[in-house]
Amino acid sequence: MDKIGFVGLGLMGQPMTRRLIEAGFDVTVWNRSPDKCAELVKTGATLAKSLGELVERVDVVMTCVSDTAAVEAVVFGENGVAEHGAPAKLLIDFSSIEPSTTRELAERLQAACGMHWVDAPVSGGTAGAENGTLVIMAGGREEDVERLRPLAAPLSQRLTRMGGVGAGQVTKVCNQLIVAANAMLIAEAVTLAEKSGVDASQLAPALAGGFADSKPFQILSPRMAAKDYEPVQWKVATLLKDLDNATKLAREVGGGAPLAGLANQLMRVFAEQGNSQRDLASVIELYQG
Ligand code: NA7
Repeated sequence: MDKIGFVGLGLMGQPMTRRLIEAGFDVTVWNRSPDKCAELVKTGATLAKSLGELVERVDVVMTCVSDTAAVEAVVFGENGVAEHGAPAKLLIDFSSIEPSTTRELAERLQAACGMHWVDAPVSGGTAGAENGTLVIMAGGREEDVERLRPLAAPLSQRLTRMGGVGAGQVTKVCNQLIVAANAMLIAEAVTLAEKSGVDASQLAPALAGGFADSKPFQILSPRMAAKDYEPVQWKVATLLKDLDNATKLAREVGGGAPLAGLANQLMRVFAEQGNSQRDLASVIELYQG
């Protein structure tokens, strides 16, 4: 059984790692801020003193960090994955980052130490991570994705190989474009209901099962109606990064993505008003002036 190293114990990484430990895997953890390792060590994870030590100790390195720059820092930074990697080891990146940079980083990693890369971004949020019902969209060689499959079983309801390296990230960009633009639209709809004198807290139960229904709608519209943004489930900064990736990808492939562009501008305005670490539901404040 592959030994797992998990890097990035944020909102998503913590519950994912917990599920791997509960499923009986040998899991070593490392996080830039070490305090986030404490709970997992209590439940059976091994603490690596450094990222390099983690890479040396395991067969499969899993990363779930903020953005493209964070993945690059973990893989190519001092004492990072590339420095300690080996051809028999595999990198699984659960983060959501730029597809084109993913391909570049994967080539550099292969050249540096012979290690292969699978991009395996996830959808389903913190609830999906806690319940093991994430949806995983993967890019990489078939044999590498098959190697991931048993490790991903405790985390997910589905793992789909979408193509070679980067194809998982392209798929995740599509997913996030739908989620983020939808969040803006939900905020507009909730505001419209409120300003029209309709109880917006009734939108979710009333529209459940209809054509406008969706998981984001069921999660976000009650929180927006109640102005209840705690605990943080989806950070504004995370969705802004995803919209940046969507507009960048649209530019690269020469396709138009006007709604991605508009949602991106609105999300940036909101984030720059000091809201980047708040929950996505708080974006309704943009409309409540
Ligand atoms: P969080 O809760 O913001 O967690 C981000 C994690 O990434 C956290 O462990 C950070 O460490 C880590 N991080 C960020 N920058 C770096 C650098 N430069 N080096 C090492 N580690 C870093 O995000 P989520 O868990 O919600 O999401 C993670 C990914 O999954 C993201 O791509 C989403 O879009 C999907 P810290 O604790 O701050 O030291």
